[in-house]
Amino acid sequence: MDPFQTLTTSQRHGVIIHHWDTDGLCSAAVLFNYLAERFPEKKLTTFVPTITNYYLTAQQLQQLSDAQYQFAITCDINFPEQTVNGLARVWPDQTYIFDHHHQTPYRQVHYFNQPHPACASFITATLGLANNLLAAIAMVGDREESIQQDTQYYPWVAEMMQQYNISFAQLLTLRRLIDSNYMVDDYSGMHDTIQLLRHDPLALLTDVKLENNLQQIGGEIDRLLEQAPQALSNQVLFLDLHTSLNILSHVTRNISRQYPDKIIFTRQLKADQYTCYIRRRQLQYDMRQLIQFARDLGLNAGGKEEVVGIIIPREQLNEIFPKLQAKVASIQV
Ligand SMILES: [Mn+2]
Repeated sequence: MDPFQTLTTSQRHGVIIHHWDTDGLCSAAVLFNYLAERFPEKKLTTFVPTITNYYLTAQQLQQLSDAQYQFAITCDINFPEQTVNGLARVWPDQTYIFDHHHQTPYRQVHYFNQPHPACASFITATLGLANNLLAAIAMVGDREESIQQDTQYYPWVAEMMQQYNISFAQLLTLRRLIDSNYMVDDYSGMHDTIQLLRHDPLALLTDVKLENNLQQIGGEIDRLLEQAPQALSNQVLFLDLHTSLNILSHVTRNISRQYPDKIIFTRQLKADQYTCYIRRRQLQYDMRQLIQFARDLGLNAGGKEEVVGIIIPREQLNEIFPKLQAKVASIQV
């Protein structure tokens, strides 16, 4: 099956909307290279949603619509129905979605989604491409060390390590370097990294700018971890983080390691909205209950059993945050 059989020469300018992490950038680079070779006349632009938002705002949809792209491709983001409907309204026959997060299919768009270690490896398989370094970097990006236990797909990674003479540790380093763009909130850096991934991925290993990002991130995480969390109950610790970097999930994970028998609740003001993380390690509490609670309050929320992320628009903070805080503080395991 050819995912792009409905793409014609009259559709000259398209946008690739991608996740901000390593797999998202690698997925965009695989698609970019494929389309550039198959349709050399087409012009492609890349676009990232606001970092931490797994959806497009009404303004962003309008902005994309105003830019007069004739087709849109999304990769590695599990968009909610509202965003998918918005894309399908702007590009009724020319919205292509590639993802590897299991969910029920959307019928109003060209929809390609199957379980795979990474979206870039799924795209590689779906387009009938040969195994490639970008797929390997993306699989290490999403799965880290655990990909080594994957008997079906680790051979793909091992083959690339041999072909390019690189170690698994270097693949992990590439992941940290590529992810550093979103952590320092550098949108044009993500764009530049996609272009490097397309042409010379291993050049990223000696990229001075990305190395500087890692220094900056390390210093900021250390600074934030010096702050003592506040007890909301005997099981829940809260921390309000003041930083311009997108490192809330990493800091929350670090604090959770320090207090494995507590629920860690963190908050950060960023881009006119509050991001909240709630994470646990040893306590047996299914965090997905909080996703439903937040959605019932009208908030965007997502996550899994051990961690959830919730977005609160700034104007709703005074009304909504106390309700969320009371709910988390009341958790008894
Ligand atoms: Mn992914």
